Amino acid sequence: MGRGITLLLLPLALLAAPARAEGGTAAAEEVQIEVLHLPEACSPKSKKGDLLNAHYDGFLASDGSKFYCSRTQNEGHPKWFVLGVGQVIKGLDIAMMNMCPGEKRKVTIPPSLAYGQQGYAHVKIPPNATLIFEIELYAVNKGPRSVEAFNQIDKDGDKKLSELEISQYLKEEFARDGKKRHPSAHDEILADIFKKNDHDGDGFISAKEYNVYQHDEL
Ligand SMILES: [Ca+2]
Ligand SMILES: [Ca+2]
Repeated sequence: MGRGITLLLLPLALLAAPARAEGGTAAAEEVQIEVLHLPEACSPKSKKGDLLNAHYDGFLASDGSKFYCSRTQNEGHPKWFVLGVGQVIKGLDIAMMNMCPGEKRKVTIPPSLAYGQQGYAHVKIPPNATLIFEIELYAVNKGPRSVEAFNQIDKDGDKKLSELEISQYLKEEFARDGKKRHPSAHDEILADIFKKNDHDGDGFISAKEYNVYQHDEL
């Protein structure tokens, strides 16, 4: 981050401190979401950490003027970004949760969840501006998993995860969260992880295979 190339990739550090304490009703501090189009088969729904692909138009609520259009950038390709991790302004991270491919939304974002008291002069957003975005979502993919997490599990550093390494990792996770589990849970989850992720069946989970490795069941 910190490149500031596009509006949507602005680091959160540019945001002014939230203006919650300075008046305005609670409702005015929330993101308002209006669904303009909902596909019949609305799945998968976006969640934190997913990799989303979308187009946006941004308008100032005050006069309706358009300050941003993703279609005019990057040869008209939709934007890719990870949801819920601060790659976009906070209001958009909130506004795009639980949204499916093909869905269109019109969202209203209060200044405290956008550019705050500071505004953002580069694209002519004045201080304390409420923003409206029209969003069309194209894709919801599983987000990238961190290299750090992979390396942490890969104790022997051979760039693939063995059963022993995953087993060790599971035991550590179990110890950390302290939940009671049936004694067979460890073996079942281990088998399930390999069934879902060891795509070439070589008994190891490679970095590539790990990219789609989910452990929501833990
Ligand atoms: Ca290894
Ligand atoms: Ca493998």
